[in-house]
Amino acid sequence: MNEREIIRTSCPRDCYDGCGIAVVRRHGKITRVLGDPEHPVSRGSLCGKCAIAYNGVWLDPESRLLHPLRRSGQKGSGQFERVSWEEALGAIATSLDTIITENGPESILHTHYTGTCSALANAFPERFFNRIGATEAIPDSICNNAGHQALHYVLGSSVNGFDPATAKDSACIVVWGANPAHSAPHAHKNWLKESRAKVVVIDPVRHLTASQADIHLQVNPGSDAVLAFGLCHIARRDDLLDDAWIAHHVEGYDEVEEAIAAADPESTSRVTGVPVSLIEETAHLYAKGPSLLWLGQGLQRQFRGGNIFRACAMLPALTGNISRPGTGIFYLNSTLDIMARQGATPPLTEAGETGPSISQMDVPAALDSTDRFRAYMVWNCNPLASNPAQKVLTRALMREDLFTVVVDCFETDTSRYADIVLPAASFLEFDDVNASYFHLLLGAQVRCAEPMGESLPNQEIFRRLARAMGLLDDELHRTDRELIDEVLEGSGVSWEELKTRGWVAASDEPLELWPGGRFATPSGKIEIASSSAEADGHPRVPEAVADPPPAEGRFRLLSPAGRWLMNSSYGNDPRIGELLGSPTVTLHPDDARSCDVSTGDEVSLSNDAGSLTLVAVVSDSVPSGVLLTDKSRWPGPGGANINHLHIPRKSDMGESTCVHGVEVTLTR
Ligand SMILES: Nc1nc2c(c(=O)[nH]1)N[C@H]1C(S)=C(S)[C@@H](COP(=O)(O)OP(=O)(O)OC[C@H]3O[C@@H](n4cnc5c(=O)[nH]c(N)nc54)[C@H](O)[C@@H]3O)O[C@H]1N2
Ligand SMILES: Nc1nc2c(c(=O)[nH]1)N[C@H]1C(S)=C(S)[C@@H](COP(=O)(O)OP(=O)(O)OC[C@H]3O[C@@H](n4cnc5c(=O)[nH]c(N)nc54)[C@H](O)[C@@H]3O)O[C@H]1N2
Ligand code: SF4
Ligand SMILES: [Mo]
Repeated sequence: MNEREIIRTSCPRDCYDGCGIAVVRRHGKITRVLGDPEHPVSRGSLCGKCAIAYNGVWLDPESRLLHPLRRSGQKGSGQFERVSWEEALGAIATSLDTIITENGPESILHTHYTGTCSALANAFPERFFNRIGATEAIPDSICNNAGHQALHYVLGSSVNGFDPATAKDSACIVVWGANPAHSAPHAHKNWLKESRAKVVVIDPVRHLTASQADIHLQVNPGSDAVLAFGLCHIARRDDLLDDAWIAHHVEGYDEVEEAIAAADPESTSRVTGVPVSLIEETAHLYAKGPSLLWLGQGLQRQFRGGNIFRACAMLPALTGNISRPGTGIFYLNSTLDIMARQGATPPLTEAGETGPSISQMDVPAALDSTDRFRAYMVWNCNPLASNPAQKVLTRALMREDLFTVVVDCFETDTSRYADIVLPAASFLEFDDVNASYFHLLLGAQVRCAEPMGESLPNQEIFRRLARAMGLLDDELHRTDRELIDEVLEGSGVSWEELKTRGWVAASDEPLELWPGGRFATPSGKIEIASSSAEADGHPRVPEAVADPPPAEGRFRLLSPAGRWLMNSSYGNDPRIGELLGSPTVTLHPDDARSCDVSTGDEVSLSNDAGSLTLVAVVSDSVPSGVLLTDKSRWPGPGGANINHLHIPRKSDMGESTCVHGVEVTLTR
């Protein structure tokens, strides 16, 4: 065995970057996990949180779940006894079989998200749940479904954005409602900073991305649709619309023209809080182009997030900033789809029909009643930390008659309430395929070590569970290698090639993702006016509307991605814990004065869902009326985090979260 060797693999986290990783092994044991120096994104460095956690809790057998566990104490007590895989899977099979016979498979709720995004571990277990006909908590409804649905109406696809490599031809990049300094650290550090384009950031918060931009529009939360109409107004007024493009490639400009004409700079400024001069400057810069538009996931987590996205998408449509070098509109990219050029979902998810579904916003209340669900199967997520209505969900998970199974690499807030806990192998312990959802890159995920303890990859866990339930269908028992070949089918890359090279790019030259100006909508044009949207009960066209400001004494609470956690993940790493410190809430100096609060004071945030104590930070990085904290977990009294205050309302599209619309009061 080589004394020291380097294995190239890739990062499967829910992150725009999709870094390449170099794993150092000595005598067959992992000693260091580093950024791959040859990878175009990571360029030798991981982000801060992964540099710590991948060399911390992920390698630490004391932190990982090593064996299947069965509850031995009260629900929520966190008391478990070790059992064998056979016992654990036998117990799950017996319970699920009984529930299916007595109440039907739809009374089994499974919930999952992007704990790992690697293709097999992320998608294969769905085959099992589709096969038995379980209810699925709509995965994207916890994150980005409003934006997906909106762009589907406008462009016919929400996962065919722009190729970031085209930025070399851009004069302007607008980052709207995303904070790559936290959520895409390498895209921020390298891609954005190295571009010669002027950078405009549109965000209520003056975070690092905003403070380093050329222009920051500090917009009021939930008022972005009005801003989009206002920007279009100036482009129209100053003759910067692309009439020829509109005539051939856009449906429905005539139906919004009047509203655009009415969106004068003064009223736009009044509603959005953005000075007229900055609206004018941005409109000119963007319309002249070539311009890129990045719509963040944070942007659509608002009550009318779908409408906001449709309004923002008018900008490229009317100024022709799409379908040519240096232009485009990006939300998320499906690199595999783009490589396969199919415009369809990756092959793995196609196996079997999805059962009934429920929005993640409805899950806590549905579980809290005994009417609908008898089993809760949790994999690839930690709903007790990340989902809304924490108090209701906690109560629901105490139900003695709710059979709960959690599959995770670590003990989590949710696993403490499980009847059975199953240990998942980490991304360092099995082969898989990763795709960045920003850069058009695929990465090999390469097994660098044996699975720790008795842990197994998700796909093997669900193959074994299927067998324990007597389900022998071929697609439930494909080997990892067969599944990897299925995933790569159409991409033009073999597993051997991917593994040898570590990563492959979709193309050597920037790819034009909407060639010839043909879109995937029914008309083949960009549909500002959408009959499909209308048929689904939405307005035919986007509307210039904003959320009303919070009532007197109330604040809008934003809780976007923080720097040191990945959703709730890494919250169990002691070094990350030190860096996080106490959970804080940032408020504007005017609001601090009227609430008699100074930096360092303990403040209580309250609403109908409950209250939570945080440490105040006074700063004009947020506008008056807005509070800022991080999402995710921290150890607090009762284990509560900000989702304790998250009242689950649904956005206008996709039954999706509008967590950045939460309102609270603040007292010292
Ligand atoms: N207040 C507030 N709440 C939010 C948000 C917000 O902006 N504000 N954002 C929302 C968003 S965008 C999202 S995406 C959700 C995310 O919410 P979740 O999907 O719950 O994300 P995590 O909390 O990171 O939980 C992922 C879990 O998967 C586990 N895991 C990692 N790898 C594997 C594996 O290979 N197998 C298995 N079985 N498990 C694995 C990790 O250990 C971790 O416990 O949170 C949402 N919650
Ligand atoms: N470090 C780290 N990286 C992550 C994650 C993490 O938890 N930590 N989570 C990952 C996941 S699951 C996701 S979905 C992405 C999310 O990453 P992003 O797409 O960057 O989205 P968010 O972090 O939710 O929010 C981004 C910005 O939206 C702003 N925002 C909120 N409301 C409004 C509004 O009404 N208008 C405008 N213009 N802006 C608004 C917030 O102030 C925030 O600065 O990040 C991923 N990357
Ligand atoms: S920046 Fe993103 S992709 Fe890169 S190591 Fe960190 S989490 Fe993984
Ligand atoms: Mo997300």
